[in-house]
Amino acid sequence: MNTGRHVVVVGTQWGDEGKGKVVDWLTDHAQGVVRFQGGHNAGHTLVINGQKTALQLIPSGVMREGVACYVGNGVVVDPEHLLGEISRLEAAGVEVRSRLHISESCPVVLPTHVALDKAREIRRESDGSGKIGTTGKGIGPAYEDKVARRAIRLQDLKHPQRLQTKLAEVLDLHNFVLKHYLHTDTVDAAMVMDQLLKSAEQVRPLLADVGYSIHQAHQRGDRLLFEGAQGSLLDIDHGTYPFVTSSNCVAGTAAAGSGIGPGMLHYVLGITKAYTTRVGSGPFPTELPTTEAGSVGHHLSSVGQEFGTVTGRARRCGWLDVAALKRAVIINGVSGLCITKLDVLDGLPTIRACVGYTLDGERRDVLPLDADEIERCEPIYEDFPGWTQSTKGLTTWDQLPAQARNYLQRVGELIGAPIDMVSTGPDREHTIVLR
Ligand code: 2SA
Ligand code: MG
Repeated sequence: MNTGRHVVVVGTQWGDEGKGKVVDWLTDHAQGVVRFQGGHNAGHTLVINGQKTALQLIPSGVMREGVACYVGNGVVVDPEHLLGEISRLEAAGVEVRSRLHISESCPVVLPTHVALDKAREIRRESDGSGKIGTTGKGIGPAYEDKVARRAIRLQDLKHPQRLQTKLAEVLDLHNFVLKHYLHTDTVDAAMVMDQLLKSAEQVRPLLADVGYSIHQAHQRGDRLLFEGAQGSLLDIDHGTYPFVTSSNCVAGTAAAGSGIGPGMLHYVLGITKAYTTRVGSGPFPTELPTTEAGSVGHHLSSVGQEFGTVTGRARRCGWLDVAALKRAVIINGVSGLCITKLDVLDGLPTIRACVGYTLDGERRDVLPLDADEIERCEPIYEDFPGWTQSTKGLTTWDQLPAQARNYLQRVGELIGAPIDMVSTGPDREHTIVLR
């Protein structure tokens, strides 16, 4: 693909746009892949030679031999999970440790973060404020500690004494909150300490000054891919707050979250599913009911196999929302789009795209910022004739049915960004490149 040297890949919707596949495909021309935000709440599914691999914390580039994998300072790391993911990959014959460079500045996700995450969700549900629908991996509480300047960082694992002092204080606070505010079980501090000291031995050799390593890779002439997790509408600042994740998921974070400058980001590829899905709570203007057999929502959910990679939760499904995508294009500075899962629309007689909303009697062209307003948005649709042929696995633009080309062309115009790539199936080869 004809992009600049370093490419940022971000989701333009609520996550699960198929970023993992696209990053893996682009890795053919890259020497390094960088994760810069999120944690093991991400679930990137890759299908290589028909075999499925789900990655959460480790960059998708790991499936390509010889490609360096960097985990930047913006990522929160659960050491236990990390080691488990490495073991699973190694068991499948993938060499990981020699290629994995993890920033020593990454905040650590602790078992108490998981307990806090889960207990808060239960409380939000019972007090009527409404649960977020988090992945329950402790991601939000871990970022809270980072911002509150009390996080354990991976670099603390190099200093057992310092680690013990800091950890004792943090666990004390967490257990106080669990017991007295959330009225739930506390977590055994000695057990957490032991576990962390044990995983420290295996994690230490992977730690690096990732910003500097990336800078050196850049100077060597390496091509780098920055792999976003979740999606723009889950961004802590720009998403449908408070129904968001706790990190910035937008392209600009690729710089701050990995320790390099924004001038090094040459091209932003926005990944967009040909329809919309969302997992967890929060407003979703184009949502369709998914339970009724024969309905469009059911079609999207079942044909698209829309279930969470991490939690197995059924994803909510609906039509493409162009007005929301316009917002995503602006906040990411999208250079080009990759439309994924086009084949899931095969066979639908009519395909709809939301081109704006009616909000309290007024027309809106772009997704509002206030979640309550989004909740009241009535979508305005443009309809397109569907196609009956299968687009699965097609590799050139000309092979696509005329109706599919028409739909894609119009959607690109409406969103305001060129479509540079189309994905027609989960395999590496199921890809159309337009640029
Ligand atoms: P959290 O756990 O604090 O980040 O949850 C906050 C919100 O962010 C959403 N979120 C996600 N949405 C889609 N995909 C995600 N990753 C997994 C996947 C999810 C899964 O790729 O399939 O397996 O369920 C992801 N991670 C966080 C979450 O649903 C909340 O709305
Ligand atoms: Mg996912």
